[in-house]
Amino acid sequence: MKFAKKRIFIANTESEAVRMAKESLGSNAVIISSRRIKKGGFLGLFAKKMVEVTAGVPVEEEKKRGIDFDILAQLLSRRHAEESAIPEKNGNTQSSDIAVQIQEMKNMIATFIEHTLPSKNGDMFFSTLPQSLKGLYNKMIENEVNEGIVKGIFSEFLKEIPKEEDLEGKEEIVNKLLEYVSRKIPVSGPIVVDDGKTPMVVVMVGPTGVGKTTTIAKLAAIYTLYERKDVALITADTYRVAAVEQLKTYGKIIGIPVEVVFTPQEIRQAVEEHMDADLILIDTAGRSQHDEMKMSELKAYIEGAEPTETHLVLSATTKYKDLEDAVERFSCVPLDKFVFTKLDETTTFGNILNIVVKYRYPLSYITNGQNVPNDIEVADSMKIARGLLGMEVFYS
Ligand SMILES: Nc1nc2c(ncn2[C@@H]2O[C@H](COP(=O)(O)OP(=O)(O)OP(=O)(O)O)[C@@H](O)[C@H]2O)c(=O)[nH]1
Ligand SMILES: [Mg+2]
Repeated sequence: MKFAKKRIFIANTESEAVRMAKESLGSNAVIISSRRIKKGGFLGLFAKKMVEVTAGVPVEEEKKRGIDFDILAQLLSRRHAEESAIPEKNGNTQSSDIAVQIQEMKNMIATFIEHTLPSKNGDMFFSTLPQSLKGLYNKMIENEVNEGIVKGIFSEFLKEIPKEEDLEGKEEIVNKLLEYVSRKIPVSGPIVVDDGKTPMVVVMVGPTGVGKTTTIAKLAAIYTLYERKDVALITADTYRVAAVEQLKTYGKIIGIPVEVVFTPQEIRQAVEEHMDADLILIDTAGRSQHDEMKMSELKAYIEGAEPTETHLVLSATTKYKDLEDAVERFSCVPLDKFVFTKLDETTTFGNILNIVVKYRYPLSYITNGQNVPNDIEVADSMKIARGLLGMEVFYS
């Protein structure tokens, strides 16, 4: 949908922001998106919660050029009627000619379809979908889910459904599809910290700048402040002084120890020193997956740490090919789970599905902002499915 005026309204509550939007843009205004934001605070802590609503006035979409089958059928039958009224010299009607013409017309339409539609298979498949699913199919394509995956999901889903006509316009089909898509998204639930004798050791690895350190800070704060667990932080990211300082600052604010390690041996010692903790979170240096030397160094660190779990952190803003490349390269260490960050910075979430369908590691967390500790959620397959089908935004 196109919008003539598009504006952002910020207020304490959503209804207040919507009221401002209607007042400013008129009653035709529609809400394009709504998200919770935070203003002020320090390092994301103690910020004030506000709601940001984007609204606009829709402009009627240009009518799309299409094939009018009704008009074609009318023209065809009129022509047949005229022609069948003319007797042939030998007295027979021209029925065989008509059959040929019908066939020609059919061929014309088929050729027309073939040359007009951008993706023959895609659109032919699309045209066979029940009306109630077409919008949802488009939403997944808009979300940049790979076309093959979308088609696979819809065709498998339709096989599970008894009769097409039973489904038209029913909310039930939408819920069933939602459920079906959610089953394609494996999730692990949160990090489980039991009060056993050995700590849970979790390492975050991933490409540069995806949000590993921030995610660790969020988890450290949540497990310390909300779950009341003993958390220790270890950082093996000693390439940049700022990286160590970043984690130390978070550790200081939360009130937990931060160990800095320079070798794989030191990481082992640091883990052993904190055997009385409930949870040890280990930050690693963001490294280019193209740097073989650093990748083998990472491997040595992970072997030293002997983690309970290793989470590969990926950004939802990264393009699919680069995500694929990152998973392949980081697979040199044993991976257990995916974390997807920066969902607040993109409007398309298809890559999450594309990646989990291909690599099958479950999702542990998604993050949706820079604020520590609140901008993180335990990955919820139903919520992600709702996002993929255009029913939900991921901001919190
Ligand atoms: N919008 C948004 N920004 C985020 C999110 N998570 C992290 N960031 C920001 O991304 C930038 C990089 O975050 P870091 O946590 O330093 O990333 P990193 O993976 O540790 O980076 P390196 O250690 O350099 O590899 C910072 O500005 C963070 O505030 C998120 O969910 N949404
Ligand atoms: Mg970092």
